[in-house]
Amino acid sequence: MEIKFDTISSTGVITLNRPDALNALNLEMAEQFSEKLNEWSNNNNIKRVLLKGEGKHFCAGGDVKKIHLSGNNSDLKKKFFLTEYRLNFQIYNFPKPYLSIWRGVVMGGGVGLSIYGNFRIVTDTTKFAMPETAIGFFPDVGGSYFLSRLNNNLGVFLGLTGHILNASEIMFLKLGTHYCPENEIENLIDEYISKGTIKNFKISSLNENSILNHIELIEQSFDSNIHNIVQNIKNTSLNNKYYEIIQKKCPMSLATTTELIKKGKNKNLKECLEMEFNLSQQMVYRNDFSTGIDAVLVSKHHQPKWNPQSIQEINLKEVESFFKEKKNQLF
Ligand code: QUE
Repeated sequence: MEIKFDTISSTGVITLNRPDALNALNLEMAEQFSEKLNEWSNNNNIKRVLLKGEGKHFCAGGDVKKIHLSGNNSDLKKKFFLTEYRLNFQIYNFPKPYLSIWRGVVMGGGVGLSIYGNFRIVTDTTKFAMPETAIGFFPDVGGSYFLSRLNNNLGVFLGLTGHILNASEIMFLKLGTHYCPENEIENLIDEYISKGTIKNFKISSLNENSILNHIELIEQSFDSNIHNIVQNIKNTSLNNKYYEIIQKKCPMSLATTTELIKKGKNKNLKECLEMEFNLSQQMVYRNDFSTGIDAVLVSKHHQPKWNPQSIQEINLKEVESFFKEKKNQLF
């Protein structure tokens, strides 16, 4: 069983159970997840939900390796994202308390399974990121909604760089709702399951080397379009690190991500997911998607050859055209 459902006291417990694949979400898991939430929302014996990952990690994202290997002739490239984004919206509308245990890796699709719930428990091992520009994709599962609502252009920064946030950074940005030390997590789970209460612990302040201490640099730099952003980074002290990081990412992913987050600001979650579904159906059939996943997850050579190869070659009119074509209906 790749996903487990248990009822303990009045709590519905969901366990993502692919620990050898960082609990990456596949179509079958998403379908069962959705079906069970539907059932639990109508079941008066279920008072609340808890979501966790088996093993050391919460969830690395969607099973993009399988989606890539399925090729362009299978319908998985459409069906997976349709099912996943509908599930994200179902979680947003779920009528009972919904809590996720953010142990270890919380990335991409894993964020989408948890960020719309009521409670997210951050612990010492939590690693939060939206890393999709590394694989020729973009920060989806409502990234245009929740990243665009972070202050100081931080969402653009996180979406473009795939920067990994640690526990104190996640709490500082209020992406998590509670911090709990690793050795207290089992107690917190037991208490939530049996009583519905959540212990809170004090989190240490930002580390002095945290990028969040340079928020004004981020605000100034990660503004406007991708061409300006790259110039801005070059002209600041962010240059020594983030310029190099961005140069390794997929140029078309960087350009679509920047525009996506801008557009998401004025949209509600449903509209954001619709925009993303439409964009997903443009991006997953591009060579960059196969190239990126192969480089990171299959061959693992980590030297993807993107097309276009450089950010300078990106035509913003072409980027805009990706948002115009609306042939895919999510809801
Ligand atoms: C960027 C990503 C993902 C990634 C690596 C990146 C991603 C994702 C996975 C992943 C990891 C382990 C698995 C798996 C997928 O890795 O979204 O199936 O077993 O899901 O650099 O966006």
